[in-house]
Amino acid sequence: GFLENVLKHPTFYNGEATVKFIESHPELFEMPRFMNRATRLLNYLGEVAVNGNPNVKRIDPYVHFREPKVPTSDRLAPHPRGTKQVLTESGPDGLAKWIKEQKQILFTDTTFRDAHQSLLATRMRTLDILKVTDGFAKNHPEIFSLEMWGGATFDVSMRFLNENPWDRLKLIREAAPNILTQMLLRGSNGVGYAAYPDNLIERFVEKTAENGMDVFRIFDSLNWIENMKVSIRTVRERTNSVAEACICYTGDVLDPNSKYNLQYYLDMAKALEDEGAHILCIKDMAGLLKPMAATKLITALKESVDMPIHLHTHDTSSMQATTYFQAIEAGVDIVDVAVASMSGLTSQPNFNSLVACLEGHERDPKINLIKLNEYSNYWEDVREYYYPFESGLKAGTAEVYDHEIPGGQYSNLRPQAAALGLEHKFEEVKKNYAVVNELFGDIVKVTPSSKVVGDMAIYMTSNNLTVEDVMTRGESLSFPESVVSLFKGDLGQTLGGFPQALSKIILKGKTAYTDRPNAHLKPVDFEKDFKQFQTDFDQYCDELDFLSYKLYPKVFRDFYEHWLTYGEVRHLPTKAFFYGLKENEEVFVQIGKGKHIIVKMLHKSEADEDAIRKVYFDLNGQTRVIEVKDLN
Ligand code: 3PY
Ligand code: ZN
Repeated sequence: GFLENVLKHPTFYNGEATVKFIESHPELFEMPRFMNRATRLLNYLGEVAVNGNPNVKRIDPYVHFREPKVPTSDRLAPHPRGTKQVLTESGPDGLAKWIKEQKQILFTDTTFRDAHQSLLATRMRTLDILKVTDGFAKNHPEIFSLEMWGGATFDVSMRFLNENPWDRLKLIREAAPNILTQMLLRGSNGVGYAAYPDNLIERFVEKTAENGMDVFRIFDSLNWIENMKVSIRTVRERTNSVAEACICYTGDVLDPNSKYNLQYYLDMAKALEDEGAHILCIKDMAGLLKPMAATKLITALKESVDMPIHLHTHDTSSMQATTYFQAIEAGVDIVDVAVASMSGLTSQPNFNSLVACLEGHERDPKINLIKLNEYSNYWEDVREYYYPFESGLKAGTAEVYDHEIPGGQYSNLRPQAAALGLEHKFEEVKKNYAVVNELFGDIVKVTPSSKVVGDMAIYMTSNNLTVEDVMTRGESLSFPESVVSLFKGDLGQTLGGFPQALSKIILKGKTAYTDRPNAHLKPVDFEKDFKQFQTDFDQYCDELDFLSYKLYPKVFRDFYEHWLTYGEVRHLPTKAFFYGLKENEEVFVQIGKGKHIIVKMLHKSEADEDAIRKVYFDLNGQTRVIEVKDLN
């Protein structure tokens, strides 16, 4: 109510309120921003009790959840020294030198980002991550970095989890002050699906670093370095963080006919080094790097560049541990892995098993496997809460070498096809994915270029089109918007350019451009736009909210409105968040530091003539009633 509004008002809270405070702040009487925190969570639980969580499309009434067990750690002990301290003391160039001096293999753990992006459609909630972050950082201080942000997590966090992505960054940073944090940045596309103005990318990088990001893994979806320069330079010149630049691995370096041959990769690596990258990443987003190809590529890269080499892959084929073994023998510095129960298939190779298999190797990482296995057990139980988002892929597949679908896209493509009634034609969608790649001139496929290839494959499948149809009847076809945009130059340039004949058909007279997409975008006027933003939303929205809004205007607006009505839903336990409470079920909700509520759902009434149902709760011993419109 009103009193709580006053108490929580920033001016009052900061001790700056004067006698005129209430008079001059009429918003205290009305602004939903100041609505009681607990009331808003009851609104949410009431809504889910009646209408369900709109993003949970499939409920299994027989599913049985186990209580995830958090591995023990000394809560009060300080965090042991780790890579974060190396960065703080020696700077990014010093860190790069330190990496090369380590004999043992180093690991990036992707459990907090790519693993769940690739297995569970990016749905992992901050609460489940934070329960183990502090302990994980204490039990495993020898981990090189925690990949925990960027990629699809930024928009999914607002869109489907109703969480502020910046909170996740700050909270994980705080809980793991000894290990490097790491994110995935799509170069000039930021954490989005299209180019943004340069000065927006610069500000985003600066603010991200300021709020706790240590390693920026930067790539371009067409391997076009022009699209990576602004991000690399901003990290290098305006932050103390690490610029890790990627080569996206495509095709097969062992195939003498592929245009993505060894020289291509070596040239790209050199160019990235010249741009100022501190670390080189081989980003094998589809898991195509075969064991012998790894030997060839890593050995040659080690000879031609000074930067440490970081290898990223997806285990879609189920063979990528072998690739890691060869890469480790060839001198790769860091590899990406996920905790066992969150590994494999379209995710990263299995951290735990790799550690076990390296026992006795001269590059043995000597990681406490007993503890690491406890974390796997934790994630196995947590993963159960997310069953509606599982991809259904049951085993590794050699088809990946033909279709080259990235791990992060694979689990999304099937639902995307199913939504268009094409589930029974998924085989054909996969085949067409390869066909489209050839048609487009064999391009690099990773977000967002992979999305365009996927859109075209689905388009051809649903319209029963062949390549010949496209080439002969193309003038009369209306291609997906993303395809037209790609050919116009909106994602940048491909190696060797787009096939001319096809380009003409797709663009239908429009002209393509070949300079940077960002050069066509108006810079953001930060001062003016921020003022307008605060007017449109409210004065307590800060610069980070503003960046979220600039990157995703519609998604941010929906997220903000959800927050006004339902509050900080990230505090709710995951089971309650996705499935609501059963009658007489009680939850403990930590709503702030040292502040909690205990909520029990008592009863739901039948709908009245206006379809309104009353949901009765017990909140800290008092009965509360929430009215919800039944949408069913
Ligand atoms: C992303 O861009 O989100 C990816 O994970 C690409 O591999
Ligand atoms: Zn990946």
